[in-house]
Amino acid sequence: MLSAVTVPTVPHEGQKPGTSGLRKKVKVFLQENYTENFIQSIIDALGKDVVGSTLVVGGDGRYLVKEVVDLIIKISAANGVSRLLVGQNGILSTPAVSCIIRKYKTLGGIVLTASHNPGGIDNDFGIKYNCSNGGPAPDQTTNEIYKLTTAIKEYKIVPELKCAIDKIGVQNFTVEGKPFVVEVIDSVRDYVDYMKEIFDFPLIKRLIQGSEQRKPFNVLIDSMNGVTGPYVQRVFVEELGASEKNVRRVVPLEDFGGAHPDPNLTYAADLVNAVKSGDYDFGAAFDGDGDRNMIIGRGAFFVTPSDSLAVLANNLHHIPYFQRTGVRGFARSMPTAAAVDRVAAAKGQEMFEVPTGWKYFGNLMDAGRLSLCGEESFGTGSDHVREKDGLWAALAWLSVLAATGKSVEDILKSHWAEFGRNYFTRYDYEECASDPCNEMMQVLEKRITEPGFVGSAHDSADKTYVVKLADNFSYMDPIDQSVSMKQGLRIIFEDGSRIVMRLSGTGSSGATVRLYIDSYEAKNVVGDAQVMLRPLIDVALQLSQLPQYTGRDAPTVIT
Ligand code: VG1
Ligand code: CO
Repeated sequence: MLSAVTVPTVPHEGQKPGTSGLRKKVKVFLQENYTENFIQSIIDALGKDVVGSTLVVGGDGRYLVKEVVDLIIKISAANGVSRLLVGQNGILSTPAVSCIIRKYKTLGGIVLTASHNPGGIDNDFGIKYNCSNGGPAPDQTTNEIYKLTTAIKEYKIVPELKCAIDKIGVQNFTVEGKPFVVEVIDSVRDYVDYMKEIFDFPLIKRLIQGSEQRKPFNVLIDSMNGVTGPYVQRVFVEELGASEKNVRRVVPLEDFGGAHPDPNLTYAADLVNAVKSGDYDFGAAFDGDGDRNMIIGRGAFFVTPSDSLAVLANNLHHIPYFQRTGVRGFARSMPTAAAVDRVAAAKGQEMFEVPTGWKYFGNLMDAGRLSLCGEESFGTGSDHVREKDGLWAALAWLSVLAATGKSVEDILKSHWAEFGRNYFTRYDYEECASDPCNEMMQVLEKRITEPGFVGSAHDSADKTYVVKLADNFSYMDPIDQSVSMKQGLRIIFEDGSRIVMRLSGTGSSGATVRLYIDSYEAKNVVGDAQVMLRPLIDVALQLSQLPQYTGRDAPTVIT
């Protein structure tokens, strides 16, 4: 029989979860009792439900995942959890955790990831709690976890418990006279089974392999050495008949091979170049934990995430899952361009605008009012799970391509011809000094909320923009009426163009400023976004004085 011990501890500062969990440098997590404190606080926040419960545990394969899985096993055992479902070797993508929580109706799950942030001893780690609906814990829960971290005095652990997580199977223990079970599960099986229910795999297989009517549709799928590697291998190579040449970087690495596992034009430039110079019809990349996606077409034709959402919204009827469930509402995060709003209006669907972060979609989905949603940050997903889902998005696109027989570029061009186009760009200024950025945001907020700002005119190039509305976005959840304040500064102009600015809540050090610009054109739809939006970018830089505050004359990443 194993026994639990109680270890005295003292609080660590700064354990406040951000947009999606607690994310810090690995070395911060390695401080004495830092990780133990946070895990104990998650468990304490669950209250008495924890006794006898089942939790799912897994992560994106980055440095420290295995060690922290081991800690979670030992601390859960000591706190009365009955059973853990652990991905083999600690590997579970973020959407797979969501799928498994829902399928096995567990109390929740713990996801070990810093998503798109680099991994390795000198880089980032993260811990996130997901609730019984499979979604990231809402603000209320994360605030409670944070409060507990500030007052923690002890944690409970079973130090002698030895559990191998490299072999699939059930391991039984007796802890303090009670049974405790760890079930090491296949990392991909449940998720892949689910994808086969959602999509028409034979249809996508015919697309990829070609048929008498059509030559093979050549795809290039890039896992960026993140967690999606084994999922991509199983789905694309084993199920859909793609060859090894159609997939790349499918082995999860603790440091992602030194790369930044963020699927955008900057960090996935490799994929973009390969698709541009090769004979490919379609390219997709996913982030470290598998919830983000980037979609490109032949010649590396780039689909902005805001457009991707709108195109999928307009084409859901090609996907078996939606043929069965019907479509009930769309949503996007506030900074996401409003292309999907036009589809919602055309289809008579309810449309919601929520703050940044997937946790804000969960209630609407649970209430049956939301089928498809997305964020401009390369997040797309549906109510099949409660996380955004990179692989799902790629399969959704392939379903639409197979059903319509069009190219990615043709789909976009006909979409714009029908609905007009929301030009969109995001500028990221990563790892700036925090204090000046905070000051910049305060000064800008004051300026845009002063009397007289609404109605003021701003000139740039040959354009004049007149302010229609300016605020710090706040949101009331229509289901539980909870209010989230200060979710980003937005300036909306008379012609519908927008400037949005916020500080990132996922960085592990310093401040990352995000500047989002969008503008709608009904007719002029095939221009270059950077050229079209330049005048508005200049207005934003001038109003915010961003170059002066950050000392940067160019962003780190342009999307
Ligand atoms: C970023 C994105 C946000 C996304 C979040 C988590 O947050 O902007 O849209 O939901 O990352 O994505 P922030 O606060 O840094 O802007 V992931 O792939 O880290 O789970
Ligand atoms: Co992610």
